[in-house]
Amino acid sequence: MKNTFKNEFKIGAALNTAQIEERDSKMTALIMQQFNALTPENVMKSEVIHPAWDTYDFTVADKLVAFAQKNKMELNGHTLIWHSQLSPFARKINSVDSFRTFFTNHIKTIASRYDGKIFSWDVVNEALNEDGTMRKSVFLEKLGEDYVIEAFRLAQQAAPNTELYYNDYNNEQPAKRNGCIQLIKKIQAAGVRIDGVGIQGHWHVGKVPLKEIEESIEAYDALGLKVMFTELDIEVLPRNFQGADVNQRMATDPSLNPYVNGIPANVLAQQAKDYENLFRLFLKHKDKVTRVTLWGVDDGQSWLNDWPVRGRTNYPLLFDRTLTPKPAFEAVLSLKN
Ligand code: 9MR
Repeated sequence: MKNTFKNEFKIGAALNTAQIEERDSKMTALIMQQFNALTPENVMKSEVIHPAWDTYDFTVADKLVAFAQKNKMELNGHTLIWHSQLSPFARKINSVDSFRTFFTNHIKTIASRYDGKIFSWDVVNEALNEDGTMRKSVFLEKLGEDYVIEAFRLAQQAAPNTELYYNDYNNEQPAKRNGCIQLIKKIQAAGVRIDGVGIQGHWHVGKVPLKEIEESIEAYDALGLKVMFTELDIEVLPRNFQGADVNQRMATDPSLNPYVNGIPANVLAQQAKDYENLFRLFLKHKDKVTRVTLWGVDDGQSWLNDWPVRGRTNYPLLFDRTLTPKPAFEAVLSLKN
């Protein structure tokens, strides 16, 4: 993948702790062969990296930074400010002043540690509702709407040599996209640097919104920003809503888990078509799209095996559970052959 698209955009994967620690040599070899960009799936999130007021745990994050540097891969830090997977202590801070101190220290400490060592940060993740208004997160409640501008301002000071991005899901959908555009314009109007916008790209087989995605690439580019697809996967199992709000869940039911013993060829073929159409669009806009990151390496690793229903067998990525390339992988590569 990385060689095939080397003149167009970086190809990334999200890595979990086992992958960062190189516990499986076959997995490590596949990561090195296919990808030139990495994102930590969890280890730079607040609850892991900042477990208590003055305690930081950089153990696994530092290993990832070293792994990326050694292999000359572009590392995207994920993520400085997100309402989910926030350290429990931070939720319990009552006073606005103390919360602001937490917010400032968190960004300064982490962003400055990795300045110049990582390529980019998802400075703020998922600050918007589906209708484009601001999500009522603890950050909004305590700090008011300008917390997003403040987060970028602090990141800019602490990490002058790192690109700064806003990241969200469904921000290709018109209402949320408009909210995203307004948010970006506010950051720019405040004279604060923002370099790019991440469209996560958690989509469903047969329903990839190509038209909205293309309109969004063009709209974000018109603001002078780089566009990246940051958490791409195309799931195949039934569910009754769109997006990736981790608070939304569905009850367990065998009818919702139809492919435990294998997935029909026609579903894999549809998924291959979807990935192919998406990458064709990315290639058309290669002057605007700088990175495409898959949210994991193989189907066995995917968060979609446990969300929105626990314990399912999902097939959203380009490699299967034995690390064998799927039809979708071949379809994507065939675009350049
Ligand atoms: O893949 C991540 C999974 O391991 C975690 O349990 C989950 C918890 O919130 O977060 C997943 O990653 C999310 C990402 O950080 C932000 N966008 C949505 C992703 C899928 O939930």
